[in-house]
Amino acid sequence: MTAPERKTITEEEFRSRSRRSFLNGGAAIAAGFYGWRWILNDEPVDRIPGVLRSVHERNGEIWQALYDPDRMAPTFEASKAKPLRVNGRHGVREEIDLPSWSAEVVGRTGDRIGEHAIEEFHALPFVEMTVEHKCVEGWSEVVTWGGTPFANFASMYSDDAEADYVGLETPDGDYYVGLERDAMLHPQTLLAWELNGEPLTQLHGAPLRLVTPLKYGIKQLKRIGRIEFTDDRPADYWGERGYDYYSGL
Ligand SMILES: Nc1nc2c(c(=O)[nH]1)N[C@H]1C(S)=C(S)[C@@H](COP(=O)(O)O)O[C@H]1N2
Ligand SMILES: [Mo]
Repeated sequence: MTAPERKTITEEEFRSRSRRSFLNGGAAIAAGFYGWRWILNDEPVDRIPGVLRSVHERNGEIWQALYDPDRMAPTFEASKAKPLRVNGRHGVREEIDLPSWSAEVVGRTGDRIGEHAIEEFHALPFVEMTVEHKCVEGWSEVVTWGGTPFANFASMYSDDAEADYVGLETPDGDYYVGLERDAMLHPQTLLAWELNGEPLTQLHGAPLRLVTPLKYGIKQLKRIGRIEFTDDRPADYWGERGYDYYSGL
């Protein structure tokens, strides 16, 4: 139980704060995140049981209809974190020169609207969360991720960030995912650069990867090279190969 001074914040107050936090910017999001951590420790949020992997897109529509923007993935004590295996090497097989890496940002019009070195991400508010990483292959592991909520980054692009989707790609374009705006702006959706307190290794997605514990691992793209705000549903590597596009938990 950390931050006992937050005990005065009711869940309802936090929720309205959470909805506003995107507009209010990074500090509010970080505060909201820790508020949630406290709430979760106090009263665990149920996981929907019996989630089965499915190759049917229809399943994704059902999950999307059930989506509650206030729902949080369960969090764990940091001491519960375990090493994570490397799984999925599309777009990360070859080592890259980390110091020369940058992420390109593409806006709603399809134009390049920004480019950011890793230091710019590191300058955003840092949070850690210990959550269960779940792979559609049927395994999971509790791990601690460190990084910044994507919403903090998106607040630099407030007009474009209203787009319906965000598409992410590796620098070589070999792996790509698309996520709905609500999922991207969820407080547990991080641009992460640490795993279990250490800088990410290249095979885990250095220098920057996506983490979003209310979706399966297939959506959690390692080694981000391009971030696109778009109203057209982005291409999705495993979506094109028969997996549920939404891939929610
Ligand atoms: N670039 C890239 N990101 C990826 C994948 C991949 O093949 N390439 N696989 C995904 C899958 S299926 C999982 S389970 C997680 C695994 O992350 P890890 O290797 O850090 O355990 O990465 C996801 N992100
Ligand atoms: Mo996976």
